[in-house]
Amino acid sequence: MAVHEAVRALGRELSNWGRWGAEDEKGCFNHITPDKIVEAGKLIRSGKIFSLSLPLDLDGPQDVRRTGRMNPVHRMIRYGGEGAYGHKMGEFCSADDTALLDLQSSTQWDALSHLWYDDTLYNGFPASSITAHGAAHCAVGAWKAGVVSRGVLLDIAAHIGVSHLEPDFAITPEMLDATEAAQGVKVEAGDVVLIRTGLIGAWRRGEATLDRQPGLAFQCARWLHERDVAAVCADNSAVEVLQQPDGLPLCSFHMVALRDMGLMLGELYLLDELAADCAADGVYAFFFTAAPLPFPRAVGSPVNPLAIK
Ligand code: UVW
Repeated sequence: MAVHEAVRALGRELSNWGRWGAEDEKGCFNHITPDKIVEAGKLIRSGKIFSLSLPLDLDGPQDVRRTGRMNPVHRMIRYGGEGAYGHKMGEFCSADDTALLDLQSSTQWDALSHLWYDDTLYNGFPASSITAHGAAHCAVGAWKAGVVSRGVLLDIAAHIGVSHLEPDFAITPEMLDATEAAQGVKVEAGDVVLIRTGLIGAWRRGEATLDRQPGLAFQCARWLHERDVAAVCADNSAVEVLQQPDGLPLCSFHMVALRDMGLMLGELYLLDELAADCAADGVYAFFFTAAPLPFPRAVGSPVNPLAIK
């Protein structure tokens, strides 16, 4: 299928293919150096911890008819009730559980193998390397040490003065600049940038649907590239606005970010509690960690990201 010329052109301009070697599968996480992690650690001052994950339960954001994904199913397989088995083990009793978990159903990382075009993944790996066994290249566990860096929240909704951005609201690079300036923070190389639209919070309160969503405009890929950010995450389903303006195709930003830049995306983050704290103390940079589950060949992973101040 022909790829939109604007996507192809921006992809060529922002390409990181070969930048960290022909075999690289880490992409923009290469911007996180050991020194960067040491500096990020120094941001822990009060010991306050914010979990940025949705609960993994049936009330999650998936509508299987719309997205093809199921909300997480949690089941007890050993417990203390009538008819349970195995709960009494010698002198003690115990409980076990299991889950049916679509890896893309809740707060998650999109690995670099999650989306591509022209039959080619990030750094030129063939799309045919993704088989029924999983992704041989650019899987979510392709880097072994997890994700640890400085996190920076850009609260676009608060900056604009709304509880949540309207459906189809496209966040422009100029808005990222303006929010940075208003918050008194500067995104630096190796940062993980968290974009707050307010959407997921509004959806949980019954004030918004997920059919049409606000998010980053396509052109924000250049802003993120110029800052050498390590990853970008947001409180919506796709980081980007679902319906890009100017006739751009679905997932235009995904195509350039994942396939050309090697920039991983964190989706369905819960940012409201962190945002309230940042507004209260005026501190929008913090220690951030979001290690994926170690499925060796998965194209994404649920994650419980933590912001620590
Ligand atoms: C797709 O699966 C195409 O997008 P997302 O990463 O938003 O789930």
